[in-house]
Amino acid sequence: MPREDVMKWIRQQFMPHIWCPGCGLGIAMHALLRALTSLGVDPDKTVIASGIGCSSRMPGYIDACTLHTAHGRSLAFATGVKLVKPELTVIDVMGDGDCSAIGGNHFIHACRRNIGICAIVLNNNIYGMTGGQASPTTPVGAIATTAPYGAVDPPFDICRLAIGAGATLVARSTIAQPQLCETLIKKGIQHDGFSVIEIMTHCHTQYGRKNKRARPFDNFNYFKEQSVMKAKADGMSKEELADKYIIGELFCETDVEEYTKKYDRLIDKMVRRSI
Ligand SMILES: Cc1ncc(C[n+]2csc(CCOP(=O)(O)OP(=O)(O)O)c2C)c(N)n1
Ligand code: SF4
Repeated sequence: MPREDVMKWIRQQFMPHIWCPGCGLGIAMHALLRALTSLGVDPDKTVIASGIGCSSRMPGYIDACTLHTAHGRSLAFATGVKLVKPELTVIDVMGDGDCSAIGGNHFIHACRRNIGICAIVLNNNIYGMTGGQASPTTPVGAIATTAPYGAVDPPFDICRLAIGAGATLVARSTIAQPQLCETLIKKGIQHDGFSVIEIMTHCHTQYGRKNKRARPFDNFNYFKEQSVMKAKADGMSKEELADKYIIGELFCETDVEEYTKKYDRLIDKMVRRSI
């Protein structure tokens, strides 16, 4: 893919970005830009919403129709946009805190509605932007500023949460598999329903340095070693899969009607009834 085609999506006027050197968010953003480029979507018909956080700065750097909303509320904005203009491509970028803590309720309800939005969850296991507080995905025993002796609460598995709540395409990758990130984001954008693409990334600044992964590369190697493709994982025991990230497409259902289509049918019916 020609570099210039990908670069066209970047708002150069907002460079340099705010991310720490080596942050995994750059790899995730590049995968998103390659996905948009290869799908050939029109930037004027592509809406990318986000909440607040390091990960949520991403849409601001992308030259599409972007919405930087309130912490945890981006899915509410994205839902409004999709309902009013179902023909638009709507993507929502969230951090793990954004998605599963303050925005947890929006997330489960967007899943159950099966609205045509591609939710990209950038999971770095921590609140990066605000100084490394524990999030609902911080692993048990990991050190955070609000868990100096190690986190106690069992973490959410974002993908299992999404499947349980009704999302119809759920997939995971890590920043150590950038090509897979791109493939899954493309699938998510093309899916006619609510898709959740979780990308495991790192915050070496706030999480890594307290948890023996201080250098960006330590995190890249960690994700590479800990990732197992779904097909291989299916033949492994629970013990073998402990602490592993199952990656690839985890769940897909295509026979559930997308939310705005259901709404359109209802509107047609009510209009016919009133004539
Ligand atoms: C209503 C509200 N509560 C709290 C905050 C402070 N805040 C900003 S970003 C953030 C956490 C971000 O963590 P996450 O969503 O995981 O994204 P990351 O920075 O790790 O990418 C918090 C608590 C806020 N901006 N608004
Ligand atoms: S604080 Fe963490 S998540 Fe935020 S830019 Fe730095 S490394 Fe990335």
